[in-house]
Amino acid sequence: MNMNGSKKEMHLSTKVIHAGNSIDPLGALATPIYQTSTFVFSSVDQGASRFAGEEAGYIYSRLGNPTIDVLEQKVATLEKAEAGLAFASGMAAVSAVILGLVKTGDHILCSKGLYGCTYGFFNWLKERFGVNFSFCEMTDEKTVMQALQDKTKVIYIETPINPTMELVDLAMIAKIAKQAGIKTIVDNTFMSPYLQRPLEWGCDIVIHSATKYIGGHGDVVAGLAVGSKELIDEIRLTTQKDIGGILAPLAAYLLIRGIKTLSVRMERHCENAQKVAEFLESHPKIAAVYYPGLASYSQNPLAKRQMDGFGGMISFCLKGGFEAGIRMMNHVTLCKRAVSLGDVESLIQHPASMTHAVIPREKRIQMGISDGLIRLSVGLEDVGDIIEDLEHALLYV
Ligand code: 4LM
Repeated sequence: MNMNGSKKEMHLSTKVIHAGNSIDPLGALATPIYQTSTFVFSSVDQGASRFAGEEAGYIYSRLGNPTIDVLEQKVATLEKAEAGLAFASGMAAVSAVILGLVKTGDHILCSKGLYGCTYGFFNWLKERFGVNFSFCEMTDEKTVMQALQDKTKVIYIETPINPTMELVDLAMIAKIAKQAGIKTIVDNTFMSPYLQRPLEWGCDIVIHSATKYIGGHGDVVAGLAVGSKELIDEIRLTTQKDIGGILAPLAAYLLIRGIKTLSVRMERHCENAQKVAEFLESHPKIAAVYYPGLASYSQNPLAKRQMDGFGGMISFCLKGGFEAGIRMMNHVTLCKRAVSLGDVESLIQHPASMTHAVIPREKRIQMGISDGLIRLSVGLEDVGDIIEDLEHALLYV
């Protein structure tokens, strides 16, 4: 049965608005912010049975909160997952999920590239706790199978990979992981559930830096993880509860509000990014553009298969290399020089010295992050204005 009582599945643009919303006893349309750390028990017996898990109900906001419940349910529904879990940041989600699944001696097989701090976390895990990791260019089944080790516990991927925009075939990875009896974790930050739902392809856990498209307005830092109830409950009761990187109720409210416009925002991000990518590709001072929606993009067929749109992220290099790129970036005015992505404002940044600076240069180059690579998160401004800003900045190169 669906939200309106019919059996027909509702469209995602309806679900972003209605999914997970609970009926407020006082009739509030917007989700109330339960700004409370703790919840009062009617008796000692009630407190004891809640702690024992014999009675449903709230105890303490690190263990559950009604505003956060709405957010978790909403994102789980959008990703077609049984359960969701909200965290204080994307990195809190990444670390809690990984720490909940691996132990010393285990191995994590990663996509060819990863967000800088995810790399930093995996490196720290290796040095301090003996959890190994390696990278693999996941081009075909044979290459991935050969990269698996006896101790591989998890395949961890980004697709598109931040910031190179290379894609990984989700169905292929999920099939290999199932055969090997291991879990697939996908960081879906660049796509949002509106454009890509990895669980539909057989992956096990999806992670988001909700700071990005899910929030969409550059005013919240947050993370999310969704998956089967069994896996998510395990993380909820271990690494989330005991390490404690939970989300605040006010931040959950802002995300619920942001998600309500996810479908219209993502449509416009895709529309704008396609036009900006085509402009950049045709510009004489640009050497290469990486955007899955370009017909010239080598993985365009895979993008069409597993994504419902090509997203708002573009990477590119100038013919004049690093120096030219920096000059161009210093002359934009509408686009803001800032890390992060998925906001209404267009954001431009330099991965080698910013988001991926923590990765040693040699490794960064292997990942495809050259010194001259520039990343643009195309915002929701009028696309003509964005293109004019880029065109003007390119005059200085
Ligand atoms: C950035 N990214 O790229 P929190 N996963 C992916 C990400 O891009 C990020 C995180 C996780 C950027 C931040 C400065 C694919 C972050 C981590 O920042 O902890 O919410 O997410 O510009």
